[in-house]
Amino acid sequence: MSTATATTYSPAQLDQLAINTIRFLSVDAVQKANSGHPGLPLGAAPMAYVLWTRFLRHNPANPRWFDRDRFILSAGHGSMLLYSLLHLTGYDLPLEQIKQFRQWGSNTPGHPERDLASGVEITTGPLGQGFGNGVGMAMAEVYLAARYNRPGFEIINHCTYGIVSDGDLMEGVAAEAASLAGHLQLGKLIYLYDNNHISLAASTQLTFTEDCAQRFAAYGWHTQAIEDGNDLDAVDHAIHAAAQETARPSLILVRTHIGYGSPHKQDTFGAHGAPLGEEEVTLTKQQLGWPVEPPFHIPPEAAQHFRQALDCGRQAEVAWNAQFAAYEQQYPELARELRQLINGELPPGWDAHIPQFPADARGLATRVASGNVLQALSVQLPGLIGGSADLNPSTNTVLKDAGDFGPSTRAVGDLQGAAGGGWSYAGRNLHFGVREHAMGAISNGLATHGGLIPFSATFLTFSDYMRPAMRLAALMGLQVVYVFTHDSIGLGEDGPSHQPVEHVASLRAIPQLVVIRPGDANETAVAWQVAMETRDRPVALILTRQNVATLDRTQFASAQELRRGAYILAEAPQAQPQLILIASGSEVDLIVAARLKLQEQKVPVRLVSMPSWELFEAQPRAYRDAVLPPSVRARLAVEAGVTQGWHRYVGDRGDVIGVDRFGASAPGAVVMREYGFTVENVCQRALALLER
Ligand SMILES: Cc1ncc(C[n+]2csc(CCOP(=O)(O)OP(=O)(O)O)c2C)c(N)n1
Repeated sequence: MSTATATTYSPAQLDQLAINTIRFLSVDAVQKANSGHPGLPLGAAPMAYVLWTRFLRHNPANPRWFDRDRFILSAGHGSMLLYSLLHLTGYDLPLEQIKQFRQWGSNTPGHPERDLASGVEITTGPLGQGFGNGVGMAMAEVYLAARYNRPGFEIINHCTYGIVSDGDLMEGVAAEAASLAGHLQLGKLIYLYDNNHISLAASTQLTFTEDCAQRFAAYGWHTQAIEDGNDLDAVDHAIHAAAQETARPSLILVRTHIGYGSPHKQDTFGAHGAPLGEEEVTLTKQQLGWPVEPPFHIPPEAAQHFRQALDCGRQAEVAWNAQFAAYEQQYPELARELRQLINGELPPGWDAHIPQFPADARGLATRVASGNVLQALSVQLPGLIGGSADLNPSTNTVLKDAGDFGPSTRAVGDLQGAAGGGWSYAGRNLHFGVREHAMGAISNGLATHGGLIPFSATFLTFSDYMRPAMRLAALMGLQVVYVFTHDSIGLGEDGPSHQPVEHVASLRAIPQLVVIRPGDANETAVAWQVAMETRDRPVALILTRQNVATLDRTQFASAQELRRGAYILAEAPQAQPQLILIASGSEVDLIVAARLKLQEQKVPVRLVSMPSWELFEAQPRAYRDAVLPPSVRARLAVEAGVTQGWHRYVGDRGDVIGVDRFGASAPGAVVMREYGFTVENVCQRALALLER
């Protein structure tokens, strides 16, 4: 921090000083990194300043304080704006880190990456995601408030703010999320739109000319437009008005100028994604009356002004703690439950009612088993909340009688499809509508908010529509559960557009995502247990539409072995296998049947159920070698999806029965047969391996 002598400033001058501090801290960091986006911080600094110093309720000394307002910089490319705000208001993000912007090992990566220690709520960068995440955060807030607040005790009471950009509003995910947010009447969601008419490569005149105010009004949002983004009073009034509006989310369209103050780059896309250049930095500083030297200059008056956030924040949290203590006195049970959610703990006995499924040759679809398990879990876990993208009857993801999430004003007219249990914000059935991408982004918002375990469901083939959000969930290490049903060509008549082929492989390609394709009902139950216990990664459950046999676990290994990713389901005589058959999901049935045939021919076969590569890879090598001994090279994997990747497990002497082409429309059993998923084919391919 600079040690310049203190000057007396009028409040208006102090505002300008503080805003320029944000601007030039950002510009200098970008310049030093020789990489980054100076344009957004220059233009958006005033509105960010007003929001952060006059409205945002937060405690920089404890970024995890649960009832803080949430702030999202959806336009993550403007990350230096956020880092400047965090540093200046007293978060644990020292100036050294600002100087290390975009460098190896710093806490100031190119785009914000969720790091609650330093105050970054959520990872943003892929445009539109942050917009969707905020909707999820606002839903989390209103759910927890509805469930836990009591008269006189507004224990959960915070807003979700965001800064969104042209790019955010152009992305489809924002449209989906905005539509749902308007429908849900999320009044505590307030976005400031950095309406600067410039995107990365062009003026928005080339690409984006719709009337956003009208568009958002049509979604059911409250909208306001500000002509001059440097008009602090206007911004102040607009945020006030947005906060007063409790039944509609708010979009404040703020006309700003990208690269504000830069004589040659303002209002050009040249200010968007490259440093201004030394010379232009100097000119910009001169233009805005800022000392050219030293870089990273923070006037003490500005620093002091920003740091008031520490006092305010501490007081706010102390007051909240006192209120929570009184609440705890009056509502000990609720307080205990809420504390558990806040701490991310599973209550004792959470898994006590998970069903065990009796052996049954006719079996049931794993999606049906999943529905039963989910129902049992939901009774014990008030933080478990979610739904499907208009596929509840197919994905079996209704939480019966757990209530439908939404404003009670929506509980009128035709309510077909309601889960029952009342229509309110305390409902745990989220109706996402046909909005998979927003469902993914919203789930990330629900998870990052804290207190909740979100799940979201659709057909596996539509995971493609959610993938960008799933990737970010994995990157952030969020606990989100994906329920993907109709998991292969075995779904049948809907045909190749609906039959996933490459999807499981493509999900396995996402680092940190746990993919589990359980082989029967009991494996499905354990898969859900794993999903609940896995606090730091998303889990995708891959489930069948069609029935699969429920294995007799007195004859086969325990389904609990699923936890290890792959396990010996049935051993060869004397534990001396010559052949290993490996399968996941519905194909486990097939290898079980093939083994019986092969045994008739005296072939010693080991069966391996392999529901999850990721869980298996986490096992020690000794275990992995015990399941798939290197000495047994005749290995056949069977999975109704692309064969890509399976050679890792079958080796160069092994074989894979998979689906390396698109599916076909016919009854599921017929498609499976035509594609070679028959006992005969499995036996034939297996025997061929032995003959090699
Ligand atoms: C999904 C996605 N596509 C593309 C990009 C690359 N990109 C970064 S910023 C940007 C556009 C920026 O325009 P705008 O949102 O108006 O921000 P501004 O230039 O005003 O800062 C693009 C295309 C991205 N970050 N995310």
